[in-house]
Amino acid sequence: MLERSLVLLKPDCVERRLMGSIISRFENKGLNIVAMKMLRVTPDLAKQHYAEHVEKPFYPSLEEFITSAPIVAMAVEGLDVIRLIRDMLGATNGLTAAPGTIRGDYSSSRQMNLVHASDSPESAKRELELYFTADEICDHELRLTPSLRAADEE
Ligand code: 3AN
Repeated sequence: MLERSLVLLKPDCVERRLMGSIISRFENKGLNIVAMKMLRVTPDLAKQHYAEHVEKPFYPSLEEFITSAPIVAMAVEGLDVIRLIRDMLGATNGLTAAPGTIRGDYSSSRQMNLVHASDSPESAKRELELYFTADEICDHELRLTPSLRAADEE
């Protein structure tokens, strides 16, 4: 099914100048970036984004990290893209993420794991609305799409 996922290139990704390398992996896979912007996450936005973690002991450190430098937010579209991007990222902790995944290749940390991506259609909808207004999403179909998959693949 054609889906959209919220992807965040976190502060460590920006600091380490890995934005281009990570975006390339999504582009090389044939995914479609339909919105992208750089922003600074505020403590308020962090609490909304990580609502499920706000009460956990590690939350203060997580908020300090995610607000520490700019991030890049993207809406990424593709078939089964929510699962696909989570697979491309690998396990949360870079130390245990499989080689070949983004975190497995570039991170050795649980917190500084470079990229966030939505983990379900429900969280994708909620998170996309947190970071983008409807008119910031640029609907488009690339002319290359027929070269990437057959017309009857869904
Ligand atoms: P993912 O980024 O793979 O979706 P989540 O949503 O479970 O992982 O966690 C979001 C962030 O919260 C992680 N990137 C990590 O920084 C932090 N985190 C999650 N679980 C823990 C934990 N047990 N101890 C410390 N930090 C954690």
